[in-house]
Amino acid sequence: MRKPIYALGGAGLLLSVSMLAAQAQTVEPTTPPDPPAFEAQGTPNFVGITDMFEYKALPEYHEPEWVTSEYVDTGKLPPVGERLPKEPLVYKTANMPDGTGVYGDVMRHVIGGRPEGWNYIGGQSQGWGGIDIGLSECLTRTGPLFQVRAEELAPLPNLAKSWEWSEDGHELTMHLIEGAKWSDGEPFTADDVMFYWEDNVLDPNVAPLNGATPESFGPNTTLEKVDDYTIKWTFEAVEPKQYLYTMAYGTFCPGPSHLLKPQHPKYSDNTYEQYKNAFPPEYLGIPTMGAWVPVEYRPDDIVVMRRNPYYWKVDEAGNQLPYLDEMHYRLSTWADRDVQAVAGSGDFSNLEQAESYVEALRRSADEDAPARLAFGARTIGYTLDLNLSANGWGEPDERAQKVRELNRELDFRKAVSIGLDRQRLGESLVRGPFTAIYPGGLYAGTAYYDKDSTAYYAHDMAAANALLDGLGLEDTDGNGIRNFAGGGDDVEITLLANTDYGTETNLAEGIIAQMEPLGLRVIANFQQGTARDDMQQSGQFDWVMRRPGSEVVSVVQATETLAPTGPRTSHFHRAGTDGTVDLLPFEEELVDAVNGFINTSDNAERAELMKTYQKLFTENVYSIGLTQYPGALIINKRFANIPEGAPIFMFNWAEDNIIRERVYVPEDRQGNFELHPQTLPAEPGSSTGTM
Ligand code: BQZ
Repeated sequence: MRKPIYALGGAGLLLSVSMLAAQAQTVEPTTPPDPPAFEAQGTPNFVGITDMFEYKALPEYHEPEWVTSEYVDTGKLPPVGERLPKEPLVYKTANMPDGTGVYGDVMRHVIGGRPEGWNYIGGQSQGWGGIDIGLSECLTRTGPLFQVRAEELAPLPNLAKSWEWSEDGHELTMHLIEGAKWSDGEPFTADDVMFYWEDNVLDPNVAPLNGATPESFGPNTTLEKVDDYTIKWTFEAVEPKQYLYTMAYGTFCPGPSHLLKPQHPKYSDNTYEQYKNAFPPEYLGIPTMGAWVPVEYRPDDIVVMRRNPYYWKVDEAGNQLPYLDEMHYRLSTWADRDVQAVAGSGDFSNLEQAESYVEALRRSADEDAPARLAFGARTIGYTLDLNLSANGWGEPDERAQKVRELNRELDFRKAVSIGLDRQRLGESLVRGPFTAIYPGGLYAGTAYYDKDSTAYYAHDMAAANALLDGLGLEDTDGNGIRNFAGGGDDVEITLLANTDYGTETNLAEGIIAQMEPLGLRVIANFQQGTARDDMQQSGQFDWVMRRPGSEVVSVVQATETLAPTGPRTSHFHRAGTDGTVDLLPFEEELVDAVNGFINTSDNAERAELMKTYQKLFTENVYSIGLTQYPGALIINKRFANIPEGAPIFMFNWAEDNIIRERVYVPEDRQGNFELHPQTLPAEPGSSTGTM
């Protein structure tokens, strides 16, 4: 590293020439380079919401014959008509790519996560990969919206089947599906909704999985029970329709209060930790509103689920869904998920790790390959988040506090950004037209993205070094590592990353290597998935790798996480020990833009607000975008009713997007993969799992 030359200043301050040069160093942004052309394979058949389903009573209902003969006729189960709600959700045949299905078979998922337990609203992960999505039905639904016409775009009804706004627009009355039951036959009512809201979301000692907080639903928002099937929201804003998206997966999915409430510290002697862990993975038959119920769990091996006999959705012929009788979740790795899907020993994968693309493409190109693979748009990527809290979030030690203060310096974020060679980072994952340079903010190619509002600081090592010089980060002890200003310790920065994904650790290692020539020592803090998530959510990181969520793809989903609109909504800047978020000036403007977007439904105004957001975000290098690339959906060819053009990720993951409850396997293609054929889940907590 080049040694500075010193000159004397008026008050005896020592200023290095390079500092002077650096102060003069301005790094001008350009617009980002265009991504390499990459056509998504498969275009959705765009429809209106009412083309997909409706709620209505049908003249007759049906179920698998063995359910009738083994369970209803033997008195173990009431007839299907009594198990269904007054007006089930009825999927319309015209919207089903292959029409009315047949019962039977299993979808064999492979996942990289591990179930912590079944208390989703208490904050436990079920291992991801479609388990929690399948178990957690929510007030509204958004995954399938990828196929809805833009002009009709709005959250789909789900557990809330209809709603209306009050005259003044501050109250939203929602009507829940009436007469629906949990998988153990207990009624689903507004009490389940109120327990989730009052004793989980509003309880500061509980952090529901996927991060719902009171602020996620707007400042001072209230929710009350009107009657067993009616709830009423009250908002400060007028008709903030935006929050209907927040009432979908992952932030408003009520749990079975008849089982959870007795375990909650407010109603028992349990501690909050005991409440969170009250239903470990070994506990079988956890009640769900979802299509399948856990009946077997073998640690580090498999979770098996069987059809929910009380599932509240049917097809137009009155056949109770799901069509698939069983679900498997083999507990392995995310990379193995791709391998098994293209090999045909697994049935489903979100191909999202770029390193596996070439091999997956080669294997699935074969005429008789067991699975079909279809790439979607570039909705997967990575960003490098810098912890911007300088007021105690995550209880930083002295070194970490200094790093936080550096992170809050624009010149420091710029230096790190232009010190990175994004082209090389992308190519280190996979060659070809997949990866694109991602400056940060909204993803290119998405509805609200505007290229001219996107500032991109091109790779420039010299300018990066000059910026760091300008910040007084001199290598005062000559060991090649810059020191904190005023001759402090070496600048050492920890980088938190998730070891469940090779892509993530590969990119992190690339960053560590590319920061070295800048004299920044970045130290890997590689953690397994849930540990990484816990550390990120509690602020225990200097820098963290992150896969941006739906907020940068759809913008309308998880919008509140685009900026610190509340003390716990941002991914990398949350409230410190005094409960406040120490916002930087441009962050206040970001919060205003996001709140403006949430509180208006005027599309032109929304587009302008997102241009403002993107400009502020990228000019201030709010988070350091790295690379953006397409994912591919891999599904075994024996499955029918897979919607055309289903992306692996947009409003939600493909496990929601493809509407698994109406996926089926034609009789003549059904495999013999069921582990518990012709059985139903036993009562909650049973030792056998099936009855
Ligand atoms: C998809 C998804 C379904 C979570 C998870 C996992 C967690 C994060 C993220 C993805 C996995 C799969 O993603 O990678 O393809 O199946 O589960 O839920 O990364 O660690 O916390 O946000 O969705």
